[in-house]
Amino acid sequence: MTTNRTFTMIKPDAVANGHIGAIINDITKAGFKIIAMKYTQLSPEKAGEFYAVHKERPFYNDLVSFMSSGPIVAAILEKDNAIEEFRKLIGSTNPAEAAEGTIRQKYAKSIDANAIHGSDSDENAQIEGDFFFAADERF
Ligand code: DGI
Repeated sequence: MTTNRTFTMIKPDAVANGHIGAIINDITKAGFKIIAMKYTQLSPEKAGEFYAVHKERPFYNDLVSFMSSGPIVAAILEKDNAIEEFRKLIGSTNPAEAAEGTIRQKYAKSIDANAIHGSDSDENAQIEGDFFFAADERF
């Protein structure tokens, strides 16, 4: 089932570098509606749980410590074809390979501190949104 929703996090590097406002502006200008939004910080345990699918990857420990290193902005977004459209808006995982004008090209410095997360499937968008938001926090 396609839900037309995706889940995102503005990561600690982009928050620390003062890009929250610019990134939310890019997201809404691209036609995404904000369904839920939260400014919070992940504990190392929570970050480990969120990225459990990457447990066996060599960068897992670095990823978990980076994602728990400072506050993030988590959000559920809605648009037709949300998953694909949002991945297009944020660009490649490695900002050096991200297309001109994408969020990662503009605001990310490295593959590990790459400014923003976007779900890669409807199923993961559902799981990730549920990780952060209760039913009464969605509008
Ligand atoms: O869906 P993406 O965020 O674009 O990429 P992913 O699901 O393959 O990886 C999740 C995050 O893990 C990614 O945003 C940054 C980090 N990551 C991915 N590949 C590498 C990496 N971090 C390091 N240090 N090295 C990598 O090769």
